[in-house]
Amino acid sequence: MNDDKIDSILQEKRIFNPPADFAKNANLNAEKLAELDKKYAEDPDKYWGDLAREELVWDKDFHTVLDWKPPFAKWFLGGELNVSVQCLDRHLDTGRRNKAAIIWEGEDGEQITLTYQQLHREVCRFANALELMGIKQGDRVAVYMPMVPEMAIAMLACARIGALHNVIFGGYSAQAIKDRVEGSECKLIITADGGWRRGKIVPLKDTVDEALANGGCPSVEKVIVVRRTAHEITWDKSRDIWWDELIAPQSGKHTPKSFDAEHPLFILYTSGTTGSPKGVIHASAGYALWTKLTSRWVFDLKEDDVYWCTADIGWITGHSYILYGPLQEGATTLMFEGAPNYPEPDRFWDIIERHGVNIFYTAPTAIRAFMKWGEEWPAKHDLSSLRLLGSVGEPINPEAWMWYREHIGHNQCPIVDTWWQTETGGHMISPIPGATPTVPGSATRALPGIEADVVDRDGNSVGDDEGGLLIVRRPWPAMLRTVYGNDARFKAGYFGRFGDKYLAGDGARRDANGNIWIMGRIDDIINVSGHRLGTMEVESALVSHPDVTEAAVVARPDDLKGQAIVAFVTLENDKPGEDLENILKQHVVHEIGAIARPAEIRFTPALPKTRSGKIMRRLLADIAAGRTPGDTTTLEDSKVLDSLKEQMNAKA
Ligand code: 6R9
Repeated sequence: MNDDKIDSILQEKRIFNPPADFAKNANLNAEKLAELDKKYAEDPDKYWGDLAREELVWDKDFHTVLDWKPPFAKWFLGGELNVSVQCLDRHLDTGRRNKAAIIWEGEDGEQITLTYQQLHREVCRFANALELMGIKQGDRVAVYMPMVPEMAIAMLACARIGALHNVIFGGYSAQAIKDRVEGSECKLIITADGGWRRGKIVPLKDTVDEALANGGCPSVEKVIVVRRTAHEITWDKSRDIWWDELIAPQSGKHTPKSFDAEHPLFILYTSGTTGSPKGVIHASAGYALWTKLTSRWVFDLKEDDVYWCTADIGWITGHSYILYGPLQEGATTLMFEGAPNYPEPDRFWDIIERHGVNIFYTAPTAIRAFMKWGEEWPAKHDLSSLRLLGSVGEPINPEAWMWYREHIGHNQCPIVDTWWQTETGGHMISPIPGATPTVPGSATRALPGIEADVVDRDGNSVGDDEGGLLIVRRPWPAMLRTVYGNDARFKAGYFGRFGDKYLAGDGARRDANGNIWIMGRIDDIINVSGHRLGTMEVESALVSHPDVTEAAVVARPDDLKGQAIVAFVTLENDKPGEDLENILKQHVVHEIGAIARPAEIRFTPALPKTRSGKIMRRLLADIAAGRTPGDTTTLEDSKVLDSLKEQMNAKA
């Protein structure tokens, strides 16, 4: 038996063509998409080189498109540019000077709009301040902030002076800050006194103090603090500086330097499923090019659109699709500080109505929460401004996809289910909304220029509907360049298995129509009597039952079958009805067959998730097997795990 094969059991027949008027006005229609694919197939280097010259403002042209010495790629060699110029300066004399670049809404309802001109000025002032403090090209700067405009300003100012920002999600602990700041030897931390989350203060500065206590983070010289919550904090005069005092005397003019195309733009730590977090490095030109193009192609961004990505900028989704992509396109990007259910579960729909949001990009974990809260919340609002919906972060269960389409998109908006990773920099597999027919649960096709494939253990493409490993055959401009300070880990993790081909770490299959289905992380694959099952399909079957909100499926060792399926399930109305366990097992058998029948179903009020909303199956597998759960540092809410453990002890 080929032990990399994954058996696919889910069948999905619904298909939705792009609405005719959407296709007519789309940035990319089927014809243009085919032209791009053709151009790439004829000559990849020319394809990328032409795009790079058309899209980016170069201070010095490049002489070579790609230098590929696997696993190390260099793109646009000899070229020089400044990424903050791509986001800001280039728009100032194109009629966008007074256009809203960022519309910001705080959790408390406060609103700030920054035009391109205003944002440019603030970035210049902060860039001047950083330079005055001695921050230079190549220095690392940690950003640990709430979702306030200063976060965007700080990142763009780093890019402007060639310092690498290292954003640490504002929900992380002091230990997580320490690991990331020490791991990349940051000279400076930019933070805020606090942030607002569901009406309470998140004490960011206190957490930074804790990370720096007792000689922690010795590379850090200064801490810049934005005033946000204005509560009392401790202050170290020799180290801490208020943001407002720092920028007060700074000029709004700053002459940007040019940097090499390959100059690292930022570090972003990603936990992955195993091991300590990796500091993914992205390079300037390639990352800028691809986030710009995908923003235009996948989100169909138009001059008048209000575009909203609900991610936190602390994740790659926020980096690429709140900041760098939309700003390079000269779009209006909305930034929201708070939670989706504060003060009420209709906060998002209220924002969409008030700001006239046209394009909305969120995560399956949020969509499943909206489903649970009930369709009456979006129904209260006029969502007719919406014309496109997006999803990212996890496989979206067909049931959630259909709910999203109906209750948010009112059956009018195409849905783009975008598969990509911190490491890929930008979208890789996604429908083009004006060109690609969509199927609930499938990310559909690789974007033009991306050679994604599904292969077996020997690297051969698998047949239709056979599951295998998702790879990318050729380098692309926005791919990670390495793992900070650890080329060996970069090589082993992504190129160790197939030499010059990128291993994504996800299982996938391609159906007879050429659509790609992501089946979950390879580490989560379950082997029942020799059948390798992806978690996604069994979970989607469970979620399609009306009583179920979310499901996470893991393996438990089984003497007879090798592994048995244990499903953790959250319910629509928290109390399991009589015999629901058997009803759900039968439901799975009915939906996909006896092979996928869960041996056990456990009802739980919540599933353990990472702070970016991904279900942590690894911890559930530990619980199901009676092991002590492993590394829990990326867990959003440790109480969830405690209650699961208690439940298990009670059962034992
Ligand atoms: C952008 C982002 C990457 C992992 C990836 C995969 C999962 C992301 C997905 C998806 C199915 C999608 N993932 N988007 N799975 N369909 N549309 O989330 O980056 O945090 O690095 O996570 O997320 O498993 O490998 P990152």
